[in-house]
Amino acid sequence: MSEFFSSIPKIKYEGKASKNPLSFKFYNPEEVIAGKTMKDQLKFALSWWHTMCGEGADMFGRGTTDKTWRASNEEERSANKVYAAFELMDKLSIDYFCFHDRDVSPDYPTLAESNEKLDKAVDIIAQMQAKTGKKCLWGTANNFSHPRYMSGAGTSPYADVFAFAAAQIKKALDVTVKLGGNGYVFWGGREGYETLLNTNMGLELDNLARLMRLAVNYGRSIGFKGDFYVEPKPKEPTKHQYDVDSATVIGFLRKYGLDKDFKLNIEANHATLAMHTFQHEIRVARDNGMFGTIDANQGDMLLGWDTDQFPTNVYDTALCMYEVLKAGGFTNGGLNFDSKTRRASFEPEDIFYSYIAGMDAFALGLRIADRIIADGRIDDFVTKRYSSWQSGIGADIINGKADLAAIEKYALEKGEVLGTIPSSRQEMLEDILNDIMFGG
Ligand code: XLS
Ligand code: NI
Ligand code: NI
Repeated sequence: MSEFFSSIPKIKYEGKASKNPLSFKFYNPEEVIAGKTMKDQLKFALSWWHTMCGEGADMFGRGTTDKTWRASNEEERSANKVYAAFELMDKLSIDYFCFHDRDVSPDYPTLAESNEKLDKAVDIIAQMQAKTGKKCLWGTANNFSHPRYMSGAGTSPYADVFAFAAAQIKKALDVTVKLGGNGYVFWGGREGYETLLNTNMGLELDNLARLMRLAVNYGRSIGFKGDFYVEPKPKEPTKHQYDVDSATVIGFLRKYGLDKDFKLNIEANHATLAMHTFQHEIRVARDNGMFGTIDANQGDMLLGWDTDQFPTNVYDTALCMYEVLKAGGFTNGGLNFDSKTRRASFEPEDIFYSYIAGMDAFALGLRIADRIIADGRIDDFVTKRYSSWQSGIGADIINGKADLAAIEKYALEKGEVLGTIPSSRQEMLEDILNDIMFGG
C-alpha cells in the first residue's frame, strides 16, 4: 500500500526553539515527567470517526475534504482507512486509537451483513496492530446515526430498537476484545428526550441501565477486563441528554449498581456545554473514584454547540493534567482526540498540524502540572485553607464526636467568627499559576 501522506515525514521532537510547524515543540515521547515517559503519561489516541471519516459537513454545507482514501467501494474504503490511520499514528507517534463500529465499517442493508463486513475490516486492523504494536484504547457502538435510533437506542420507546442497539453493542464488545481494547464507551448519543409529553422518563432510564448491565455481563463473560465508561454530555443531539454531567452520571451508575464496572470518560467540550469547567468534571470523577479516561478537545466559548476543536488552551490542559496526576495517572484510560479539524482546514496536512497542536498543548499541560505540584505553593495554600478541620471543633465534627448541641455550644461560646476568617486570595493564586507557567 503506497502512502497516503507521502509529502509528510515522521514528526519529530525538535524542542521549543524550533520553528518547523511539522515538529513537536513540547511533546518528547521518551522524556520522563512525573515518574513516567511522556507517552505513558499522556497515552494519546487517534479518533477513527473524526480523523478517518469526518469530511467537514455541517448543517449548512457538504463536506470540504475527501475521506474516501482512494477507494472505489465501501469495503475498499474501510480497508484503506486502516492503512491511512496506521500511517498517521506512525508519523505522529500516537500509540492508541478509538473507534465506533460504524467508523470502521459502515451500515449495510442487514445487521448480519454489517457484522460480516465489520469483521473483515477488524481483521485488517488486527494485522496492522501485530505489525506495529499500536493499541486500542477503547471501542464503542454507534447507536445514534442510523435513522432507527431517531428516538433513542437503549432509551427508545420501542423494544425492537433496543434489541438492535444491544446486538450492535454485543458485536462491538467482541471486536473491542479482539483488538485488545481496555475500555468500552457508552456515549448516550440520542439517549434523552425532546418533550415529556411523549416520554416515560423512568422506564427509559431503567432500560438504559438494563442495557449497560447486559453489556457488563456479556463483556465479562468473553474476558473483557477493562473499564466500561459513560461519557457525559448535557445536550446535542437531544435537547435533554440523560447523561448530563459527571455528577448526574455517577448518581445514575450508583442507583443501578453499575459503579463497580463503570468509570467516566470526560470530554472537555461536553464539560463546557454543561456549564462546568473541564477541570471541574474531572475533579468530580476523581473525588468519587470514577475517573477513567478523557476525550481531549475544546469548545468555542462564544458558540453553544459541540465544536470538538483540537485543544490548544494551555490553562485547560495544565489544570486537566494536574487532575490526572493527582488521580495517580491513567490506568486503562488515556487522551483520545475527539477533535476535528475546522471545516476550512481541509487539506491533508491540516490533520498533522491539528494533532501536533493538540499533542503539544497537552505536553505543555503535563509539564506545567508537574511544576505546579513540585512548586507546592498552590497545594500548600489549599491544605492551609482547610487546616481548621485537623484539630479542635473541625476534627470533632469529622470524627463524629460533636453532635449538633455540642456544636451550638461551641458557637455560642465563640460569640462571632468574622474577623478570624482569612482571605481566599484568588488573584494571588492566579498570579502564582502564571508565575509557574511563565516565570523563570
Ligand atoms: C459526541 C461524542 C462521541 C463519543 C463517542 O459528542 O463525544 O464522539 O466520544 O461516541
Ligand atoms: Ni467524545
Ligand atoms: Ni463532543
